[in-house]
Order: sequence, then structure tokens, then C-alpha cells
Amino acid sequence: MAVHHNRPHDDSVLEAERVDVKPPPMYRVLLLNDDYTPMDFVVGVLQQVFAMTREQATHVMLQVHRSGMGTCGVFTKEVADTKVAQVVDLASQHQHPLQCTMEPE
Ligand code: TYC
Repeated sequence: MAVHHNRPHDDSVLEAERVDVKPPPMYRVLLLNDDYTPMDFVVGVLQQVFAMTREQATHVMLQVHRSGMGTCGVFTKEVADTKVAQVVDLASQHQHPLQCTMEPE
């Protein structure tokens, strides 16, 4: 999408500024299964960090538990980085081996 943002409609500027607006790269945040992290802890983390309802969080937790991996959401890099760090910090604080990672979409 090319948007002519700062170009006045008169001839007061010699060079029009062209601002190229495109969607930012997106990253998928993934949760990994393990044998030790309690299910209710995973559900709580998904509710806190990803603003899921208890029902949504339970659905994602069970998907991860059954298949080994699951998607928490797709975000811009900054937001994905922050959420991965929040999950890793919470798991570490409670001495759970829960792993969270991200991949480009
Ligand atoms: N497999 C864990 C258990 O049986 C639960 C669990 C689910 C752990 C999802 C991690 O990302 C995870 N207690």
C-alpha cells in the first residue's frame, strides 16, 4: 500500500514524501508439551499472558498436551518477544519446565 501522506495540495514543496505502508512481519508463538508442568498452571499462564478465557486456554492446553505443540497466537515481533519472555519467566519462577518459542509466519 503506497500512501501519499505528507503531500500538500499546493506547490509549496519540491519533493513529495512517499510513505510505503505495509503490514509488519508476524510471528507465531508456540507452546511445547512436557511431562511435568501441571495442566492448571498452563491454563493460568495462557489466560494471563494471552488474555484467553478459561475455556480457550483449556482448549489450547489440551491441544498441546495431546499433539506436543500448539499455537498461542500470532503477533508482531515485539509483542511475540514479550509474551514468550513472560511465559518463560512464569515457568522459571515456579520451577516448571514449560517451554515457549516463536517462529516467523
Ligand atoms: N503434559 C502436561 C501434564 O500432563 C500438561 C502440559 C500441557 C504441559 C501443555 C505443557 O505446554 C504444556 N501435566
